Amino acid sequence: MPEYELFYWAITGLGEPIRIALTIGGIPFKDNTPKNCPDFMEKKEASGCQVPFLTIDGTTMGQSRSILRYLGKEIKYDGKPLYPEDSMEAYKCDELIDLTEDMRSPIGPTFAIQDQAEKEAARAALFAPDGKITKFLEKLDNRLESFGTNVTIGDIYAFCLVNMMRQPTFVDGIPADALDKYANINKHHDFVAKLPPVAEHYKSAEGIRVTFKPFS
Ligand SMILES: N[C@@H](CCC(=O)N[C@@H](CS)C(=O)NCC(=O)O)C(=O)O
Repeated sequence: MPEYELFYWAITGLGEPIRIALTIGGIPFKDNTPKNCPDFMEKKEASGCQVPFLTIDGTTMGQSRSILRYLGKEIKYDGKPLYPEDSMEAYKCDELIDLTEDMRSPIGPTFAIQDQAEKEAARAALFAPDGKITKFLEKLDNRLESFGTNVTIGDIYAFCLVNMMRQPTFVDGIPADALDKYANINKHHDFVAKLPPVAEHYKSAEGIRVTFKPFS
C-alpha cells in the first residue's frame, strides 16, 4: 500500500473532504497539521503548494478538488468509484462541487476583516434573506432535492463545506440557525453522515466535528 500523507491546518475546511474520501476508501494516511508535525511549515514551503496538499509515496499533489477527483477515480465504495465514470454522472458530481464553491466563496473576504464585531456582522449579513450565501444555499437546497444512492466526491464536498457553515464551526459569527430551513441540505447531510465508514469515523467526534455526526 502506498504511503499517504495529508498536510492541512487543524480544522475541517478544504482538507476534510480529502480525509473523508481516504476514510471511505479504507486508506490509512498520516494527517499532518501544525499541531502534530513540528516541521509542518518547512514541508509546506518545500512543497510549493497551498494547503491542503497530499503526498503519495513522496509525490506531492496540490489543489483540493483536483486531489479529490484523483482519489475519486481510485477509490470505490459499494463497487462504484467516488468519481463517476459515466460522463453525465461525472457532470452532476462536478456541478455539485461547483455550486458548493459558489456557496462557500463569499465567506473568503471576511477572513481579512480584523475587527471582530465587524467580521461577525459581515458574516451574519451573508446569511440574511438577501445575503450572498443565502442565494446559493437556496440553489443548493433545490439541487439536493434528489441525489444518487452511490456516494460521490460531490456529496462529500457538499457535506463538508456546508458543515463549515454550521455551529459549532471554526468560522466564528455564523448564525446558529443559518441552515435550519434547508430541508434537502439537511436530508443530504444525514445521507453522507450515515454511511458506515463516515459514521464510524466521527462517532466520538467533539468540537467543530460534532456537526459531522448524523442528526437522527
Ligand atoms: N484552490 C486551493 C485553495 C487552497 C486554500 O485556499 N488554502 C487555504 C486554507 S483553506 C490556505 O490557508 N492557503 C494559504 C496557504 O496554504 O499558504 C485548493 O482548493 O486547494
